[in-house]
Amino acid sequence: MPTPATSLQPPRPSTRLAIRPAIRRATRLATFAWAVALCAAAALPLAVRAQPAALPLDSIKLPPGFTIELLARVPNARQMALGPRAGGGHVLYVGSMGEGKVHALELDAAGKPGPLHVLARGLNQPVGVAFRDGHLYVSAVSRILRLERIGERLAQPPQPQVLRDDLPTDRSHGWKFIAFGPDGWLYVPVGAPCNICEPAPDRYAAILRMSADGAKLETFARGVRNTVGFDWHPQTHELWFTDNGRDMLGDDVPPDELNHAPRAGLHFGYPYCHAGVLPDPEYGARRGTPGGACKDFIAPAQLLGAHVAALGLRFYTGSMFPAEWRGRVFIAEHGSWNRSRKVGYRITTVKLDGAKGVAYEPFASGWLQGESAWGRPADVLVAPDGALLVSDDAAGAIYRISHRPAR
Ligand SMILES: [Ca+2]
Repeated sequence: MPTPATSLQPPRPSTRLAIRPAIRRATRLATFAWAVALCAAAALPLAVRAQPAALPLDSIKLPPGFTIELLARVPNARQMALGPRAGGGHVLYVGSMGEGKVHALELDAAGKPGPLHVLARGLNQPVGVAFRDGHLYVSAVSRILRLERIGERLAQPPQPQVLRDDLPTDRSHGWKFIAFGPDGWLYVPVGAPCNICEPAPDRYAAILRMSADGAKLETFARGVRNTVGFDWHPQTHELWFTDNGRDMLGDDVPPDELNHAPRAGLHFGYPYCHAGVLPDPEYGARRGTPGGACKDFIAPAQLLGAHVAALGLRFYTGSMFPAEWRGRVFIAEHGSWNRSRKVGYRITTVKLDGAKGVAYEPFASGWLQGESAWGRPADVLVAPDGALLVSDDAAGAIYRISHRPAR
């Protein structure tokens, strides 16, 4: 059963507020506007929007040698995961957030799409899917579910088993990207239940990890406002994750973040410090070294654009793309919802040098035309043949970006 939505909790005015009254009033108004807009957005699932019959894929700009094609229409597609298919090929699992469904797309050994199955319906924002040892794990806000031996039962899927049902029920930043780490634990983020507030540190604004049977749950990282994408470096096996910056500080601050968590127990700043350098106007004075709220927290490895809404993130581990793209972080930027001019709505890459980003560049763009977007990238995933799969929850599509060397 869907869990009930709880109301958003605007931050209480601080008695130690150091900002001017006008800014304080503006912040209150902005917080209210944020809550109203978010409720409105939550009440209108993207899937109900008209989906164009033909998608204008020729408007997508890619580096030379790359092409994009439509792999399948999947309503409201968010996170993707791959598993083996009985008889050869693969199954692409897709969480469909506003639809409340989990989809499975059969792919044959050549990667060609086959039947699309609905594995579960009526779930509460089932964004996250992760495949491990024959089972599909699904996030549904407060619950983590498991569809057992799913690859053999696509046409007659089993009832989901409930592994946990004790995560927060808040719908604000409550939807979850999930993934198994190299340690065999399922990483489960819990976002802040607000735009900016100081919630219980091991309950919210954290990345948790759960044993695969659901029995154990522990905190891995704190101070994370809302990560909706993460992956582990293919060589170091360390966690990298996006974090979406707070709203209502302006069009250009704070940046979204790409963070690096080489070990458990680190704090990434929220709500006290944004982007490693910007103390929060309200919460910055509450914690951290006096006069320098940012010193005690882990700074991002790479700053991303403000309001781009960095979602799915994966390292490119294939060999189809030319050498300069291998090992890069690919990020699906879902796009801004309240910036005065829209940004994001594209795929970007970050090139790393050790634990630092050294280049942040667009890879695929064109879903945004002027101030109108016909699609919104939500996740990226490397296909078995090295192509890059992209989910789009607004257009209801899975794309395949491939590279063909010049002759
Ligand atoms: Ca941070």
